[in-house]
Amino acid sequence: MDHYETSKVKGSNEHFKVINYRKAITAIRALDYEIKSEEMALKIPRVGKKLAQKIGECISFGRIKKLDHLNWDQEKSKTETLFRSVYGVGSEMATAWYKDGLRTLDDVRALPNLTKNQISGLRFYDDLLLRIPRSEVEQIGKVVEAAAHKLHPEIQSQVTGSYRRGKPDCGDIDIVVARPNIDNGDELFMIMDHILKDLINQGFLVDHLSLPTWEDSYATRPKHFKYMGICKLPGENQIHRHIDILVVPWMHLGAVLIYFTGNDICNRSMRLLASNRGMRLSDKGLFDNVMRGKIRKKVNEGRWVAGRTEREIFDYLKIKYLEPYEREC
Ligand code: DCP
Ligand code: CA
Repeated sequence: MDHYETSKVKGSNEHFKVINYRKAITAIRALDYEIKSEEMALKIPRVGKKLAQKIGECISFGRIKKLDHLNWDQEKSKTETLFRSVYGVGSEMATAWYKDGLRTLDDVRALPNLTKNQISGLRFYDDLLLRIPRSEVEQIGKVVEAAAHKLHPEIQSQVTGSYRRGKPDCGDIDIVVARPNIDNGDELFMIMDHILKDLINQGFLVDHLSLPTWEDSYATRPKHFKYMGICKLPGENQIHRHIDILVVPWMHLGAVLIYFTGNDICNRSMRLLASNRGMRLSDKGLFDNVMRGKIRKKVNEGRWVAGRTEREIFDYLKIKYLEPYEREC
């Protein structure tokens, strides 16, 4: 997957291979037994014939011959994977740094033109690599919920992402906040602003990767606000964690929950399904009567038909409701 990741171009064969490898890796991670043969590998969902052969090869010879023929540069691939593991660093940047002769994170740290996010990513690098146990995600969720309730008891705050899908540990914390019947940007921005100020005062939010800023146009329209930052629970020996907080319009809450609960592959499938039915699914809702031209490019936005609740969207798409823990595609 790393090989295809470094050589992919959006929409290319390699791009889809990365997606297929990811699906297979997720399926393999979920196993509670060791794969001992190609035949066993083939029985795993998402593992096709070719991949099963490669797994078989790994089991028998400890390596994959195809990588030798591809002139796979292991050092390049490993180094770029290391660079991509820094928050704020994408494939292109990683490749460019490797080309420039950078090999270690200290080489990267010495660069004069790092972005603010890359600096934060490097500062908290060791902490951010660590998975977050469910129990800690829960505690962090409660801190945010308490700040929301302090502002108004009616405000809802939910932890989504892999936590909501029931995973035993998570890469980061994704929190969605909404207030019943409130859709306009003005009020939502105020909610975000109050919650953030409270959490900063508490010393819970320690660094910001992305802060929403005020614009006049918020008054009249539903608007989504996203905060990204670094948080830490109070007390000794706590680890810095990456947290995303979203404040969203009540009318879009279902669509937002679907999107941020994921997983990403499940989102892709639902969007494709909507598109096959002449609809469009986004984090704002489900839209009907969407006209599409060549290569599925949409001609109009369509008419918003559902989005308040997740069930409403599943119903409108005429698919069986999937519980969050079933959305592991
Ligand atoms: N998402 C998506 N496509 C992306 C990124 C994210 O559809 N390219 C959606 C689905 C994810 C959700 O947003 O489940 C949250 O994104 P995360 O990257 O936080 O993923 P998870 O919470 O699923 O996993 P992790 O435990 O690694 O945080
Ligand atoms: Ca997450």
